[in-house]
Amino acid sequence: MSPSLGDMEPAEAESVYFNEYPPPKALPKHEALARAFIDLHVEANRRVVLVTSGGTTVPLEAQTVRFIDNFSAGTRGATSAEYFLQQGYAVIFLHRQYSLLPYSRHYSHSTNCFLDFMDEAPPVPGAPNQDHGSIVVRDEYQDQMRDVLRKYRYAKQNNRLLLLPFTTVAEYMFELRSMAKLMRPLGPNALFYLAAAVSDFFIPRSRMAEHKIQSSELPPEFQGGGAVEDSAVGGEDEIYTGENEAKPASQKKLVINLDPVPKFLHRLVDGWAPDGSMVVSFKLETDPTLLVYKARTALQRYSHHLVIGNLLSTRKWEVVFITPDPPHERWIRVPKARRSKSISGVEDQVGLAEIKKGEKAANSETS
Ligand code: PAZ
Repeated sequence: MSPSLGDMEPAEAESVYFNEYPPPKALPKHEALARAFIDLHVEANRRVVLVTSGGTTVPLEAQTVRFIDNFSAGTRGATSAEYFLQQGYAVIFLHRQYSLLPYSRHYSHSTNCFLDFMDEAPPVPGAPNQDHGSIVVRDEYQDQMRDVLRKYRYAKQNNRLLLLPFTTVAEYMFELRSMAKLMRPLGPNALFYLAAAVSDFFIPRSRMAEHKIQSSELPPEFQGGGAVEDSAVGGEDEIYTGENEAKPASQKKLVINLDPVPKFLHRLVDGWAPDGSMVVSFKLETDPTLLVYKARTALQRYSHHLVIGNLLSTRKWEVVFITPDPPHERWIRVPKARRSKSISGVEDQVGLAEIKKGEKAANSETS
């Protein structure tokens, strides 16, 4: 049995992991875009933040029909990116494809369909077409949409926002490594804000079935269609055996054997990222008794600058900052009155500005 990546030194795990996967097809294009973007902002002596956002997938098959996913919609990342832009940063937004994006998030995944924000105006008297009017934004959304539109336009026209999508955990790793290395000329003007929910377990390429995993036994001439010998899918109750075929449907099981995803935060901090840059990571837990412990352990293990801890159930209005320097642990809560709804009806999140605004009030409200 080959040694697990988790048992290797970080540099060795990096070389084994990145040799196992072909780089994502879009990587050369993303690198070219990022290089031009970074050059522009190095020239302007502007700070650049890499915001990672949304969840990574873990494919079960190389020709992927099924995959493991997680809950993250990208609210934290997209919201924080807006606040970074407001603070004058240029933002590389490395996000899960089709997750929330800065600015459009106010409308794209809302409980309203985007068409609900629109209306047809009456035809303009004297205009040639009297059978229809222009499509306009409904009166009640005008002010907020104008504000969002102006900020979006500003970011776009001034080249402040670069959107780069990923889907799988391997794509995420390749993109993160490349972006961090490309950001080296920024030195201390580089910030890493790692809010993506990155899968902790995956199926290594060497053990992944090539084709769609079958739920019923195939005749012998079709067997072995890309499923490798030391497969990640199988076990005593594996679905490929004739024995399984004979079982009632309720007992046919798919047993999946996942490996831990190597923790590359070490490599980011010690190798890929520019000297003097700042690295902020997030830690999500569901058990409140574990959160601070796990966040502290991450900070000690990777020796970066800040871990922001959050609980699944309260993440939209409460985070804890774990820092190497005193006070070491600081809770930031958006006071109840500020837990506003955005125009779309989607609740906003603790983002940079909210943190700033909420800090004063929250600290006086809480112990
Ligand atoms: O995408 P979202 O806003 O619903 O969730 C944000 C979050 C909880 C994924 C993020 O704040 C976070 O904690 N990211 C790191 C998750 C982890 O790997 O522990």
